[in-house]
Amino acid sequence: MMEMTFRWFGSGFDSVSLEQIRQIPGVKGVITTLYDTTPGEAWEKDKILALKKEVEDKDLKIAGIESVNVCDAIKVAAADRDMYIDNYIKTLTNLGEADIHMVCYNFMPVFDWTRTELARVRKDGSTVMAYTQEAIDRINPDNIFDSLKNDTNGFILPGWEPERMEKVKELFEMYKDVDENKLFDNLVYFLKAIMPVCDKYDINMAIHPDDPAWSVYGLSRIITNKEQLLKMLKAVDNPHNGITFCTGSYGTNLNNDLVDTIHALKGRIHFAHIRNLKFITPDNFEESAHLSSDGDFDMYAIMKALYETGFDGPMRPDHGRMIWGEEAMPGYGLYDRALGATYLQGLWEAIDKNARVK
Ligand code: DNO
Repeated sequence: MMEMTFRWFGSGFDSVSLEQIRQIPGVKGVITTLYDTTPGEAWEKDKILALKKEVEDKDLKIAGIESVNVCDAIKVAAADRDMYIDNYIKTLTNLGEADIHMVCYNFMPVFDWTRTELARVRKDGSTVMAYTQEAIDRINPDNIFDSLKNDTNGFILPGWEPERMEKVKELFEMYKDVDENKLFDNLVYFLKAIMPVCDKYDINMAIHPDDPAWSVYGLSRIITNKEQLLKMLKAVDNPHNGITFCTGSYGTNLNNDLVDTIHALKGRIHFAHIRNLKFITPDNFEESAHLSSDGDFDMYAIMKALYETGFDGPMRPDHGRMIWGEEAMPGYGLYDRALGATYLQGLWEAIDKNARVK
């Protein structure tokens, strides 16, 4: 049975509270993280246990971690990468001992997900995040953070921490010789090293796709489509090496057939991020409400494919619109994601009941 969850960044980092999440019908688990850790550091067991207690005291559970970020030294295979991999293993050990069994991460160079607008105003007055290739081509990568920072509503965006963005030039320098083959090899090296601890504690690793699913500013992108995913799953053929199926990321490339990709990944999808996109042109899109009718994806077909492939991991509504005057981290307000959570559960119930009748 799929488990509906909600992303929560932690007290002090999120405008949404656990009490509010608890009242969203059907949501029993949160996807959270230690937001104030730095990629590369080993997470302390006490901090993990304190987070777990805080969540459980509100009658929720931790359904998984998003993210334990992989530091640049591992991604570029720097001389000290083994030390950082040891730290990652330590973190996984501490998570496993705290009975946490799903970890989302990404292997994107320099930037995590990239949008060019955080608050595009739609006709109904809601605002959404948006991307246009034309804007990317116009903005100097050194300045992209500055171009967005006034629209964050005062929140730190995941993957766009100011201290990281301050050294964006250095980061580009680090990745300059890391082509796609090298990046892929570095991912495989990392995965092979962590599989034993994942086996020991039954931890499902769920790589998040590159968003958008193509190269931005010439940086290598390796988790972009079905072929790349199958290559990666085969390179480390262990069921704990799996995928975060993020419709809004794979879906940025209209050549990606989401339903077909879900079927091809059967059994290896450990986490699902479900949201919809509305395309103005193939390289100008905005994030829409979750409903099929508000965007370009067939959400029913996506949910059905997950159902038919036996998906039984955590799922979360992904980025929502900002509505009803809410002020929250772009994409991560309470209201539209709560609407998304109930809509997605409605689809699932209908698919499930229909499958049982026959
Ligand atoms: C954006 C998120 C990503 C995701 C990471 C996973 O809103 O989906 O930041 O959490 O890429 O490591």
